Amino acid sequence: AKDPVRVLVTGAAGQIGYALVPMIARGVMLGADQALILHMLDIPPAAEALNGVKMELVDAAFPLLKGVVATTDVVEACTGVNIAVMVGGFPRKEGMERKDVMAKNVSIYKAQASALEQHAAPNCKVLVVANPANTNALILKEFAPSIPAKNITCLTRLDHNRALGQISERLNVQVFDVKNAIIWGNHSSTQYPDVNHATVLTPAGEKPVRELVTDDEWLNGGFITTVQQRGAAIIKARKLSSALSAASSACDHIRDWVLGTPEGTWVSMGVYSDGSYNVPAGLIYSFPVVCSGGEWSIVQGKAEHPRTRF
Ligand code: NAX
Repeated sequence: AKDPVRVLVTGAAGQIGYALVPMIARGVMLGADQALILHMLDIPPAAEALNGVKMELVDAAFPLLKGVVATTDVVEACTGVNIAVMVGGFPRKEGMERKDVMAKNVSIYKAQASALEQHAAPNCKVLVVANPANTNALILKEFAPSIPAKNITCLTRLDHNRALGQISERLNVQVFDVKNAIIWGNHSSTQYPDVNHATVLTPAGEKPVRELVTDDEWLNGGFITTVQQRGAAIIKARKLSSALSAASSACDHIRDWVLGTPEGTWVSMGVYSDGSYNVPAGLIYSFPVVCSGGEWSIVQGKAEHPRTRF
């Protein structure tokens, strides 16, 4: 049997945390043969709720779950972790300026970056989910200079999956048969969801989405705004922001990063730019990536398409 992997979830008493920790404990993130120890961090006002989540994890008797650390101490939370999923953060409240939220998150991510740098396992992989995800990941990277930049990523897989979902609904095909969307940029409404190189597996083989969806107006317009504004649509419907889909996408992100992407398939990840596609080097930006041997690499040459506004 493999040694247990230590997985940290920050903000674990929150909505996404509540959806995410059982998925991880079931093996959705790291595979059905990977034992794990869950580390859960939250802040003191949420300590009691966090302990409730721990009680439920015990009650669920997950066979893969070898231990649970539930704490409000950032050092204890980060010690020895192999994977860190950063979901906790300060939400923007009514009347708050963007710069106020930013200042709060800088101090949170600074402290968590140092704790990870000093106490996490070597080669710890970090996924930032908390918004603004790209910026928080960049702050974490700046304040943890000894963690390799390639180990710090942010979540745009939810947007990627939303794009696949929209194509599957439109064409009435299984989402599993749709692949190779690209989310460019930030996890925010300025992102560019791109299906210009995406394909659908049909009985006649793999076909470009651009061939199957002939309505360019939708592909260049409605499709893009639907994906960009999906988060707001969920909030309107649920009176709460996306949680189960965010949790599921976070599992997809880590699983593909650790275990590899299937041959011929790429996914979207927010990663540090090496200058590819003329994105300034050092920014955390969402690109198409393939993963193998626990490392991602940016897929090149996917910007051009005759029927886009690129
Ligand atoms: P919740 O408010 O339900 O949960 C956040 C949790 O973080 C709370 O339990 C809170 O006590 C905790 N927390 C706050 N400060 C902390 C700190 N310094 N250390 C540890 N924990 C801390 O929010 P939830 O709906 O779970 O969303 C979490 C974050 O994900 C938000 O920032 C949200 O904007 C972001 N999202 C990102 C998405 C993405 O695709 N990148 C999509 C979903 C989601 O909107």
